[in-house]
Amino acid sequence: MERAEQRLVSMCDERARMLQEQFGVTVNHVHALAILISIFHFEKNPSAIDQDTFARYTAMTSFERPLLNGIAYAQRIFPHEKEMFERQHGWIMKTMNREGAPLQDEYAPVIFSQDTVSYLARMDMMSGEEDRENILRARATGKPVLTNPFRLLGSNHLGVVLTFAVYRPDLPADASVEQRVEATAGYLGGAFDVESLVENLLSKLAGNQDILVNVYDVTNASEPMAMYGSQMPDDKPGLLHVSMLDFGDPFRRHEMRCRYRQKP
Ligand code: WA2
Repeated sequence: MERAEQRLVSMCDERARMLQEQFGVTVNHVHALAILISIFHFEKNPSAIDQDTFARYTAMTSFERPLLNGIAYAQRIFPHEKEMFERQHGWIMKTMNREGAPLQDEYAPVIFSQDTVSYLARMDMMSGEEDRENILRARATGKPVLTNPFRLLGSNHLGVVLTFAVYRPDLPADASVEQRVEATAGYLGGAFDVESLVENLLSKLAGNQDILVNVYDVTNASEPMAMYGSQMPDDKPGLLHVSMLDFGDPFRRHEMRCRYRQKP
């Protein structure tokens, strides 16, 4: 029994470490890209980035973001700018749900997108509940933020969206929340396709057939939200090990729960 328990602990900790590591490198690379946009899109006039350069750069660096299914940049637009923006771009922004979105105080249409998520192009990311919450929290904190687990556009896979705010280059280093919101120019982010990319990551590890892995968002400890893994009653008897996860969003808590498929 002792041995079985030790094996479960080490397999679970190994998987949690790997997943956290891959989340971390992905988040760091998106952070660097947010700074690149701030400088090459806003400090340069005219901008040195357009859809074509963004698509090429993000395609050639996708190996740096192994758990994201793609990345996109949405520009912050106020209602009084909407008409002009749409005329200049030659297209009308679309909403995420088919019914027209209610009147909004702000918009965030995607102007640059990696080809793998081309369905996000022209989409107002503030018209989706999870994306909107992420945008508001990202720009107020200046930190990477994650959504609740939900079904992603395109694949309908379970995943979470990562958002970074992109600020105009004049943002002071010690900015207040108000200054951050004021200096926000847009939002860079993408979706962690947890359902397929985490599956792919774990399937490569030895002993994978022996254990069941679940990942939960446990920000609200009394209501864990399933983020990855087969639905299994948690009160099933047998060994269970819980490994902590840190995905870089200080407002969220995640954990990995591992158990044997069969009694060892
Ligand atoms: N990206 C990919 N799939 C999604 C999604 C998303 N959001 N929302 C729902 N399914 C452009 O926060 C800015 C990406 C949102 C960034």
